[in-house]
Amino acid sequence: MSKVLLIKPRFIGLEFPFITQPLGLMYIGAVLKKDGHEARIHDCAEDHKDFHVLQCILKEWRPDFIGISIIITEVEQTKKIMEMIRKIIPRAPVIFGGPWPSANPEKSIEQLGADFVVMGEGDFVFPELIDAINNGLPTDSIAGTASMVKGHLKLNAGRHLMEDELNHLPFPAWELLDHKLYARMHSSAAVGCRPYMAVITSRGCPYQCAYCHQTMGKVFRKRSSQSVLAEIQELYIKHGFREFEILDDCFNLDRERMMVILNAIRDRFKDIKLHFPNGLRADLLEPQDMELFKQAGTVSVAFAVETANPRLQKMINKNLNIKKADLIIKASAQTGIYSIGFFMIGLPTETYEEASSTVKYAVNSSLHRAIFFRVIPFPGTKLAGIAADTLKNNDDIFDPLCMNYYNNYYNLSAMSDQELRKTFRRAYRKFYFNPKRIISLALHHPKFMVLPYYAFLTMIRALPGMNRQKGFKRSNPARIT
Ligand code: B12
Ligand code: SF4
Repeated sequence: MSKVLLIKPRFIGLEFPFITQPLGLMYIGAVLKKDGHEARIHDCAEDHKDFHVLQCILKEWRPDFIGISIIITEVEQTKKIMEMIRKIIPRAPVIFGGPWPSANPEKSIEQLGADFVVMGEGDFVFPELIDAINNGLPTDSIAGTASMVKGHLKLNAGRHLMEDELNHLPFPAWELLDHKLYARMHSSAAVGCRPYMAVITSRGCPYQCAYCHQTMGKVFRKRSSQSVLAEIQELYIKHGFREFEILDDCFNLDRERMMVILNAIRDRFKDIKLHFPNGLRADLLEPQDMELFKQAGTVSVAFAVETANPRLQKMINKNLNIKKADLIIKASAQTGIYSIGFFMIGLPTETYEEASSTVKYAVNSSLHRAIFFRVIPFPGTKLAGIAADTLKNNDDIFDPLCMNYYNNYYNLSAMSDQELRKTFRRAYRKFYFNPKRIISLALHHPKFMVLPYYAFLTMIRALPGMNRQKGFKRSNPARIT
C-alpha cells in the first residue's frame, strides 16, 4: 500500500475566478483506494499564492508518489510546485497527467522534471504504473505512459476506456475533497445552492473544432443511463447534494439517452438543480427538448455558438447550424432557463463586418448572458497551425497575458488592432448596456449576489483602456487557407 498525493494546480485571478472539482483526480483517487492505496487530493485553489498548505502536507504526510493534473494555464504553477516537491521529498516519483502533459510529454519531463507522464485517461494506467514501481517491474513499456529511457523519450501509445469500462469504474472519490472550498469559490456554472457537485456522463467528442484540444479523443463513449442515475442518486441521497454541474463535452449527442436521463431525473429527484456550463450542441436539439430540461430541474445552460458567420463556422470546423441554434436559444430562454452564449472574436481572417455580424447575432438573441472571447491559438490545436507564425516563440504560452481571453495580445484576424479592440468593447456594450437585458438577466440569474462582480468585469471589458498591452502579435492572413 502506498501513500499517493494527487495535486491540482490552479490559475486563478480577477478574470478567472472559478474552479470546479477535479473530476480526473477524483476518478483516479477512487481506483487507487479500491486497490488498497491511501490517496489524498490537494487542490491548490486553497493556497495558490504560496502553497503553504501543500508544503505542510509534503513535510508531514510524506507521500510515496505524487500525481499532478495539469491544464494549459497551470504550467507556471506546476513549475513552482515541482521546485517545492524536489526540495522536500526529492525521491518521490512525480507523475504528470491531464490535458497539457498528454499533449506535451517531452516538455513535461525535460522542462518541468516529471518522472513519468500518463497520457490520456489515467484511471487504470496510473495504478498500474504505481504497482510496477512498487514491485520493481519494468516501467518503460506501460501503455499510455511516457518516460526517459537511456536519455531518450519513450512514448507508449495508450487507449481510451470503453463504455463498459466507464460503467464499471468506481464513482469519483467525493470524500477526498474539502467541499467547503468549492462552496465558497466561484464555479464555472452560475450555481446558486451550495455545496454542488460536478458529474461527467460521457467522454470524448466526435466533432473536430479547430480550437479544441480533444483530450478525451474523438470517439464519444457514453456511460449507461443507469450508471449516471446511480451516481446522482448516491450524491443526492447519501451525500445530500441538490445541485449538479454536468461537464460533458456533448451531453446531448445521443438525444435518446439524454431524454432517458432527463425524464428519470424529473421523476425521481425532487428539488434538484442542473447546470450545463460546458455547453449543449444547440443544433442537435429540438425546441421542445428545452421544456424537458426545465422539468428535470435545469437552471442554466451554455451554448457555444462561437461565430455567426457560415464561412468562419466552416473554417473552425464547428459547422453549427446558426439559425437552428437561435431557435433553441429562444426556446431555452422562454422556459426560464438562464441561457449563456459563448462567442469568439478575432478568428483568423475574420473581417470587421464578420465580427460585427456575430455581435449582432448575440445582441438580437434571447440569451441572458453572452461571453465574447478574444481568440487564443493554443499550441497543439488546429487553430495554432492555422496561425502558426504568431506562435514562433512557443514559450509565449506560459505568459499569463497569452491566457487571458479578454486582454491577450493576439490578433489573428483581418481587422486592424484598433478594429479588434473596438469590436470587442462594442460587443460587451451592445449586449449588456440594454435595460431590457439587464432586467431579464437579473430576474433569471441563479445567484443574484454575484451580479455586482460580473457587472464590474463587464464594465472593464466594455470601456476603453482595458487593453493594457502595447503591441499585438499578428498573423499573416496570406498564410491562412
Ligand atoms: C471543468 C473544466 C474547466 C473548469 C475547471 C478547470 C481546471 N482548472 O481544472 C473551468 C470552467 C474553470 C475551466 C476553465 C478553463 N478551461 Co477547462 N475544462 C473543463 C472540462 C469541461 C472538464 C474537465 C473534467 O473534469 N473532465 C473529466 C475528467 C474525468 O477528465 P480529466 O480531468 O481530463 O482527467 C482524466 C485524464 O486527463 C487523466 N488525468 C487527469 N489528471 C491526471 C493526473 C494524473 C496524475 C494522471 C496520472 C492522470 C490524469 O485521467 C483522468 C481520468 O481519465 C474540460 C473538458 C473535458 N471534457 O475534459 C475542459 C478543459 C480541461 N479546459 C480547457 C481549457 C483550455 C480551459 C481554459 C483555458 C479555457 C476554456 N476552454 O474554458 C480555462 C482555464 C481557466 C483557468 N483558470 O485555468 C482544455 C484544456 C486543454 C489543455 N491542453 O490544457 C479542456 C480539455 C477543454 C478542451 N477540450 O480544450 N475548465
Ligand atoms: S464540440 Fe466541444 S469538445 Fe467537441 S471538438 Fe468542438 S469544442 Fe471540442
